[in-house]
Amino acid sequence: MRRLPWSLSLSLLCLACAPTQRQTPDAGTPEATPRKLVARIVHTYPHDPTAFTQGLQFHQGQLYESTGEKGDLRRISLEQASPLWKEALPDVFPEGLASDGERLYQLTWQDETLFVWNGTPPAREKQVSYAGEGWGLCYWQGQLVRSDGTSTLRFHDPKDFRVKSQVQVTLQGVQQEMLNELECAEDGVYANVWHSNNVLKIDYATGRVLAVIDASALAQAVRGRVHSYEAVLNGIALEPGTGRLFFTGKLWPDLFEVTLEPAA
Ligand code: DDQ
Ligand code: CA
Repeated sequence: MRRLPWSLSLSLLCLACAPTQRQTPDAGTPEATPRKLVARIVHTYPHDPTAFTQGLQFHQGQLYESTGEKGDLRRISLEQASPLWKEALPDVFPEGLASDGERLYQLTWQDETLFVWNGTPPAREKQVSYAGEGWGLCYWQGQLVRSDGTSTLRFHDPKDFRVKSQVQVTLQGVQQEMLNELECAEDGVYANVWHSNNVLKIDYATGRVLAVIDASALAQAVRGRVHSYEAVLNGIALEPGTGRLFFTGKLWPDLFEVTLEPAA
């Protein structure tokens, strides 16, 4: 039997172990210009101004939040700022939060630990370790999508959190860094850009930015009522069924229902 050249056999090996890179950013046809949208406030709801929001997620008809610093997992409501239920995670810095309809998955910033919650109220079922930072998380078509502060989105298997593929996020060929909280929609993933008032909508397959959403009206609405440099826009949740879209920020006293409209 003829032996394969070393380089070929190595790359065949790697097909089995390394995540697939699903995009060559500078290849193919020129990118379409992303849409410019504006987030307009429809309703304003109370939000705990001590919550360092890292993830916002509907789960089994309820709204959950992951808070960072000395963080927790909490169930919140649109009626009151204080959580209806919470459980602290004392030794880690919690980050993004996702639901597959059955379980909640909660990232940590630099603790390289994913917490998996199950039941009502959620109880910690297991922990899975992973390499690198955890920023945002959402669930789409059987995969957990993770941001880590770079321009890369990784697609994990929920069973063991193994990385199956990854994509670079680009806006007209330029990599978009600092992707933070995520929300998976049918036609793209929303991503907060850390320390900016922009939310990007990103194509799952190519990583291309489909729309740039200006959410500065929300930061304007909380101006004078937030007192930390880290009190930035973060937290996106789409309500299954109704399609209502909610945005908030870290240490913000408000949680907003918004609509997205074409920029003037
Ligand atoms: N990250 O969410 C962007 C991943 C990390 C944010 C860390 C912000 C600094 C922590 C210190 C808190 C001071 C209020
Ligand atoms: Ca979210």
